[in-house]
Amino acid sequence: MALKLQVNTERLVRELEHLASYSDTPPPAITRILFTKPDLEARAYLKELFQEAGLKVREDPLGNLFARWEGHAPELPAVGTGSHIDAIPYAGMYDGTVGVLGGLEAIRALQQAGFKPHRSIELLVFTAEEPTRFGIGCLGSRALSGALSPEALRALKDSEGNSLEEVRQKAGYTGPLEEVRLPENHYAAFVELHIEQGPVLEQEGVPLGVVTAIAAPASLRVVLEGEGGHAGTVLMPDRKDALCAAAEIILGVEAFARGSGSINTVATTGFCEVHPNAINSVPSRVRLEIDVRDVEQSRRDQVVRNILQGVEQVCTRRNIRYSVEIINMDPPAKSASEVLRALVEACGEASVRFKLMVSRAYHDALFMARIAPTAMLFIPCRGGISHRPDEYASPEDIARGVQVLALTLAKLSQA
Ligand code: HGY
Ligand code: MN
Ligand code: MN
Ligand code: MN
Repeated sequence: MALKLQVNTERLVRELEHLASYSDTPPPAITRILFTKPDLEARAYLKELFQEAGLKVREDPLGNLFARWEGHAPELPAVGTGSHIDAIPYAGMYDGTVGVLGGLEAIRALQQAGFKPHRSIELLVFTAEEPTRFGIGCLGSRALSGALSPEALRALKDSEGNSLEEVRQKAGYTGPLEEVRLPENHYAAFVELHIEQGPVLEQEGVPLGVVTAIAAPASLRVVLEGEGGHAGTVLMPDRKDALCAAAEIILGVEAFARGSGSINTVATTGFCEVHPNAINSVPSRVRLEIDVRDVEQSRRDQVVRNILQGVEQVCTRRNIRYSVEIINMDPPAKSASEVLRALVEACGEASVRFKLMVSRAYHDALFMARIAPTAMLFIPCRGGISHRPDEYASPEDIARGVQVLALTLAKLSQA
């Protein structure tokens, strides 16, 4: 199938830039948190674009958005593609959005080329891939794949105490959460286009990455309770300083990851909330959120065990009360050979060099892999920078990713 595809790069870049204007922080920083005004406005904008492209749009009770291009055989499991549009505070404009608007452009390029899908092709916009608001990443794809039950969803509260239930209903998503989960064979295949969020493709001068596995993420919440008190009058031997205990734990997190024996182990204490957070008051309570990942699940689990032991040792020695909550400890995902094959063939047809590689970031594809044969396609991002306002992907790299995605979707929809 020698499809002559014309990617409308100019329009795509314009759409990415317009989408970036929906943000709670001024450009170039993007902040678009689940069900906030910018998120809802961005969703409305996308629905318009999807309808203009003649796609059938629906949303589920959690706000996952589906835009379907009906094929000859609508009764067959469709081919899915897509990503997310939410953005952590002070992020960039390409993380997730390239997979959503790039997926739309891939469909439009196929329509333009006169291609008719056999299996329907469905573009997904997943709710809350980022953990920012409710503390757990991939909320929408976890729920779709059954990795997060309706009961667990109903138990979620944000840092201001708003429940997911209240927040989603206020946003207009009122259906029963039991309707979100998709059956195993709902999709024949799923492909996610995403920026690499790392430096490898750029460093090696390779234009595309075909992702063979997605690293296994885990996240923990640690609450430390000391005594607090006046910074001038509580003598050092009498102190139970929660922040000093946290400092030892944070350095332990770093040391356990560095000492795991593999460069593939990473661990970060990205969230640290101090109470009362005043210069002349001994910290009485600290909340830490810790992110641990590795392509090898057993090595990741060993680091988590080391961290838990470390918390216990530090708090016993310092007489600090503590609680630890494991938010998630997910297995890695292996890409499906039939989807990898379609991606590799598409790279060949487009005469684009590619590299087989692992994704160290997690993505919605990590959970879609539980219900459908799944793989990912990476494009380079400048300096490997992501989750920062200076995140950047060039129009050429985006267009190349869209072209190969379109060819891959065409192959999979004919399979
Ligand atoms: O953290 C991640 O890996 C993803 O970008 N949310
Ligand atoms: Mn991200
Ligand atoms: Mn992402
Ligand atoms: Mn047909």
